[in-house]
Amino acid sequence: MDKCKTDEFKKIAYRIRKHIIEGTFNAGSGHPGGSLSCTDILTVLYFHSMNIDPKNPKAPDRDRFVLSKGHCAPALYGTLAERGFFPKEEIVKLRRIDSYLEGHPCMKSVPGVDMSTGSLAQGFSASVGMALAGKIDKKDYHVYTILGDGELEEGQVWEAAMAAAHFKLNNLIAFVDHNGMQIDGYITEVMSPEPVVGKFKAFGWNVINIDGHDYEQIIDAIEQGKMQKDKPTMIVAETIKGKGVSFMEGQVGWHGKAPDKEQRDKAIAELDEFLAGLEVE
Ligand SMILES: Cc1ncc(C[n+]2csc(CCOP(=O)(O)OP(=O)(O)O)c2C)c(N)n1
Repeated sequence: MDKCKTDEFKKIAYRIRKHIIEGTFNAGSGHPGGSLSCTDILTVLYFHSMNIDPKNPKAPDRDRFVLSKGHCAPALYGTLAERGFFPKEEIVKLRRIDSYLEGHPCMKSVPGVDMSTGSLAQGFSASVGMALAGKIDKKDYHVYTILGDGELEEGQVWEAAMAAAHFKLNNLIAFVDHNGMQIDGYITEVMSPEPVVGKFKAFGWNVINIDGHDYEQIIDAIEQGKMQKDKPTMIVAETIKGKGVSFMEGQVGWHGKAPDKEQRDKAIAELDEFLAGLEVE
């Protein structure tokens, strides 16, 4: 991929990261860590791969997206705002009683949200149902979803995985945001779902292991997924929890905690510096 294209993705992703920080800071709560780790994947999906139209968010033939790890709503909202589904000014109202940007995404009130999520694993099941519906209706849309690696500890995930392979849902392309951490520790210490790649292969999926912050690898993996004839695709994306904010990177403590004013200022300054570096290059 040429450098211009990569820089374009980086600019979008780092603007989304700023929305994550501003949203959670203003709310005084929320989940920055896992939001920052899946930002690059969302950037590719919404600015490259998905067939969507912000002016017509319910178009019947659109691709669908389900954020199965719904607590990472700040990343989805930042992406939807950048893509033009709703005004960016809404972001600072995250989690306010008078805002439609609830702590977890609601399909009834947020333009561009295809499924309400937050109870881990349910979104994945819903994405399997949407993909199956697409097959039955003979539509050629794709369904995309992002799961957390801690989310894989839910038994429901494996029922859904079994069903997707059974029904040969080649129109389903899922990601595991493999940042290695969940709410209160490393996934390998809480309840290890490893080996993630081997498990999905054993469940009959086409599995691709990539660097989840490398745009070219994300795009290539999606393209490979689209070429599948009879298997769903699981892209196991190696990521860093808190990616892009130095003091949040790899820190379990930033799973579900908002930055205070000082931390917000530091994070925004870092992200701005990164963006400024891209402008002058
Ligand atoms: C069914 C259910 N159980 C528990 C929770 C509480 N919870 C919210 S986030 C989380 C950890 C998720 O970890 P992971 O999927 O790895 O997310 P990430 O690290 O990417 O943020 C838990 C247990 C929930 N939302 N749903």
